[in-house]
Amino acid sequence: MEMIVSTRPFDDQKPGTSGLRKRVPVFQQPNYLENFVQSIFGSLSGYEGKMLVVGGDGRYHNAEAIQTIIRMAAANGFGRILVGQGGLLSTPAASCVIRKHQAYGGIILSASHNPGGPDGDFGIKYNIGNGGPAPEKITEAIYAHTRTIEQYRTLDTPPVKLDEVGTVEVGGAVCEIIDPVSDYLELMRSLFDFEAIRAAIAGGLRIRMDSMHAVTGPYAHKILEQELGAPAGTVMNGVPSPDFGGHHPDPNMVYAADLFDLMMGPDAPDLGAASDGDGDRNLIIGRGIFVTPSDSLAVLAANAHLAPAYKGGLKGIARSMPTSAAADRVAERLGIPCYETPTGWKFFGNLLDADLATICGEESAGTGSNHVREKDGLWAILLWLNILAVRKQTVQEIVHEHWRIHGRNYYARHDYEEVETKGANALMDGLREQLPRLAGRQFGALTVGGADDFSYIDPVDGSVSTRQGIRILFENRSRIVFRLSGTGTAGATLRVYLECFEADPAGQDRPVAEALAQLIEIAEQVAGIRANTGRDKPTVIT
Ligand code: G16
Repeated sequence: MEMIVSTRPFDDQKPGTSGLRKRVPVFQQPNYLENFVQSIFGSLSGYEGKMLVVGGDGRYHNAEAIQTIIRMAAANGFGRILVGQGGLLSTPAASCVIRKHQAYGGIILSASHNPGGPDGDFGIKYNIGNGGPAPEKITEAIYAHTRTIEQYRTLDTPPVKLDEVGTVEVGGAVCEIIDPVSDYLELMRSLFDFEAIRAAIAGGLRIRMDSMHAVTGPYAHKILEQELGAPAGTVMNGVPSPDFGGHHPDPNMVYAADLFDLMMGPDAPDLGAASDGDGDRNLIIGRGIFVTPSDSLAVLAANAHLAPAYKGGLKGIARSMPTSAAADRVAERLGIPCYETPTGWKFFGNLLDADLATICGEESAGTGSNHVREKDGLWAILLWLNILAVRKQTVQEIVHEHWRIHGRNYYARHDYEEVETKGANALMDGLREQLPRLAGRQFGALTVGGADDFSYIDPVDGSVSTRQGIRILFENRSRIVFRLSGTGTAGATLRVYLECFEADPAGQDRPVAEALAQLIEIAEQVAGIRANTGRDKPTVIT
């Protein structure tokens, strides 16, 4: 039976960099999720009778939330609801399913790399019909709706059993439970040379994939072990769990430390890889070498033509502003444009739809292409495997050669997590206030060439996004960027991105911290990080 339930607005439902992310108990408040879901539907039109895709990364509260969304989607008039079996769909697989089945849109439940469990994080975001995250125009409309909502529509029906593939009726809608892996696997087969990868693995190429107890477990088992013939045990932590085994499913050197140690040790396989909670991020480590996400983007772009899907070349590359300029060097050499967008995968959607860019990437461990409209962890790992299979060199050889040709962008990101919002805002305000005086200022041997608060005009629809991060650009191509994260759920997280460029191969083998030492000092000097955050060192360096 259909029900209209009265409700009152919550004042904290503004979507961040990627949807609404909060602690689980916040989402467990009566009507909290319902308000947001109704606000999504309320800011859309013309979906009656159409298809909605729903899935999540399996984290705590996923199962309950999916039932709520199925009932509300049916009550609001969707005709068909596609749900991943067990409520699971990795974020890139959800994007793939939306596109393949020409759905009206989709709802993805994930807080990405944030920890899960009863006191962990939960999240929800809406993706549009191109399979990508809703652009700001829609997220702003959703937020406006949450401020005035008075009622939502739902059904009084029992939960749908999600553990078996099949079809059930829910109110006037059909709910179809689909295998979460098969559409995605088919897409991957069409992009990469699976035969070449299979042959390389049979010939001794060794991989280790850490799924971090998160959603890519079933995908990685199926693709790497069953399809490509990697031995059982290749995928570690491959069973998704609601609290990610008590770990932080963030694929970086800190949280994937076991993998990192293995890759630096005597028995390292050829490629070490990891992905995050919802499978859109990736970590790439070669034997004895960590590949920064910015370098990985550049190497993938430079070698993409070795995979069947990209053999005709790339139309363009896009990177988020804080991502290093390594990809720019590749674009320059290939004679194609490189777009610089604000942080947030949603900004790549228009460039991909308009065929201006083919490959996109971010310093936050995201890489992807025009095959879907989300970043895609396993895609990046498969492209690396395809390249290794064709080039028959080690990761280290490939990266070092890349630096020799393009120069090396030394890069690090310093995160100050969960600092007080007041101090973080004061730091950013202080920087903004200094902006007009920074150009021309001298710091030791370094001269500031320019400084700004990054803003972006979308080349496709002309929409403008302002206040996207403070950039201090030095004349020698060094750069410091300051921004506040838009994905945290407690306090504020300050991110300081540091980068310098080394063209001379003789100078490309220094420890990163040493190469960036002067910039780290300048960052402190300009921003007063210690005074504003009360911290004398970052929480995480990636
Ligand atoms: C999301 C966005 C990414 C962004 C990242 C970090 O990724 O989709 O575009 O780079 O957050 O954002 P912030 O620096 O604001 O925390 P994910 O993997 O968390 O969905």
